[in-house]
Amino acid sequence: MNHACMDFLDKGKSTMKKVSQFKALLQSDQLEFICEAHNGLSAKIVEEAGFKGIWGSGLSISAQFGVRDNNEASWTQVLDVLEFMSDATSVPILLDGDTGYGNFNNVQRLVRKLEQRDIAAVCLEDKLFPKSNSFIGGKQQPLAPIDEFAGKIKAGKDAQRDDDFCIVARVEAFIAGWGLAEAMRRAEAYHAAGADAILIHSALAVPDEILAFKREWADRSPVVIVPTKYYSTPTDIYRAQGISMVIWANHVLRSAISGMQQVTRRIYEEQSLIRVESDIATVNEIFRLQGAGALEEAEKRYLPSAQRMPHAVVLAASRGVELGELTLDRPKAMVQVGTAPILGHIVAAYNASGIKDITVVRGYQKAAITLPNLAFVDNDDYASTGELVSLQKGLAAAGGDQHDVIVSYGDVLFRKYVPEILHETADALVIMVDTDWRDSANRNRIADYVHGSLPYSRQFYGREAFLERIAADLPEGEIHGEWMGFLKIGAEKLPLVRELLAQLLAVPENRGAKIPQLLNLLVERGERVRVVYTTGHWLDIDSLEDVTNAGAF
Ligand code: SPV
Ligand code: MG
Repeated sequence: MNHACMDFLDKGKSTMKKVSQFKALLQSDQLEFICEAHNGLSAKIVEEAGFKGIWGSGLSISAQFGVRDNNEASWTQVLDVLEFMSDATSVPILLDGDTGYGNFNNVQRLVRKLEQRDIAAVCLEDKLFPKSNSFIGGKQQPLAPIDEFAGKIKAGKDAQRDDDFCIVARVEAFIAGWGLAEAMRRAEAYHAAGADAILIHSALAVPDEILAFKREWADRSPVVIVPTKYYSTPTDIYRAQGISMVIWANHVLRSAISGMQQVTRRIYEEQSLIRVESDIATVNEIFRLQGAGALEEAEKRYLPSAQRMPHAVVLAASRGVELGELTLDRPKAMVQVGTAPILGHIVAAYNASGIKDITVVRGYQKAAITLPNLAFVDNDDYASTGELVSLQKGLAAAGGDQHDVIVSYGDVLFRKYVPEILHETADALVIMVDTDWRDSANRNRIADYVHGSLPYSRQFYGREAFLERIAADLPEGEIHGEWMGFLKIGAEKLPLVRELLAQLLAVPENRGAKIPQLLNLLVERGERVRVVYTTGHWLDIDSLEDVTNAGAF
């Protein structure tokens, strides 16, 4: 991976190595807190909440697999989960490494694998493999021989490659029903073996055992606690007693369990989603947590824009009074032509060219636009505004600046090759122009005529033409063709077009303006608007006669 790419992926994250971050937390003179996570998503949630470290809880990781906290999940399965957790976050992870999954030799291999996955530290407990959770029959749990466990700690410390990797030795003497003296003996031995901290665990509802230990232990090394059972103890007590780190060990998993149980029960009972929707995270929140935004950014950088299909914006807000009774209860775009409404044909042509993201700007009789798989945005001022207002709304709704946008009208029929040509033409601003313009001029219809830098001619084959002027009243001698109503705006030009639209529409007289005004403004600003000449293969519906003829189109 090159550095530019690394920088991009790690943007905004701490530059301090995770091992060093954790060591600093452990040795800080403040009381520090880390919180449990059990997969990539929960790890991210813990980091976003503000925690400077994560507890890779054995209980939670086994539970999310649906198995017991008895080493039923293999250590490599745990490692795979940790890798997702580590990749998803920038704060250090302290793995609950149970007993080390074997003897000193397994601990050494574990430490190396953890370092390879950027896990900052491991906590090893002095029970026997396969262990069971400290809160299940704790008193019956056999402890490891002191010297054997001290050997594991030493082996782990000898195996680590980075000096800052930490090993926390967890003393289970209180859990197993032994007293303070045994706890102290063990802590001493593990400390002597090189442990970076002691985790002193207790299953009592009061903090008496851990406080007694802390008093006796004093400041020989940092002390870590897990107040799951003595949860009602005020946190200031730990602070006052000089505890180094508190682990909130299972609360993310437990909140997830409650949430999942409540919601699934309700959905089952109510056979409906209506009442739960507002109580649960949105789908967009899932995308955000997954980092979908960063992928979109990366696509902009790395994916050739030609591989991203354009989005289409169809302007269909106007009534089309010229069609008389046909548009009494529906906009022109919904007038039936042959087997489908005009908009249905438009959607089919876009779909045939591979374009599926289509935003329709509605206005007049908007409820009548009922076709599926479309996004809608409304220009409710359609009666007093023009195309540019609709375009502005359409571009805002088409979202993002990652895709080119093809703008067309809700009353223009076309074949799929029109969007195909627009997509394949590399220029960032492109219009389609019909060289067979005399035909429509003869029909006495209003058309937008185009004067290009070159007319269409075989003699200019291979040379590109650019827009110089577009107007309905262009002198006949200057006309090179008729604009077909298609405009491609490349992704890189969308911000400019949005800005120009905002400027234009800030002037009240422009509220009724049409797209040609925008095109001329672009040309005036020195933008190159590519003209692609073609002949026929489109039809705009301007009269009842067009509706009839269009059936054969
Ligand atoms: C864990 O979170 O897996 C722990 C802490 O080891 S406890 O469940 O309290 O033993
Ligand atoms: Mg555990």
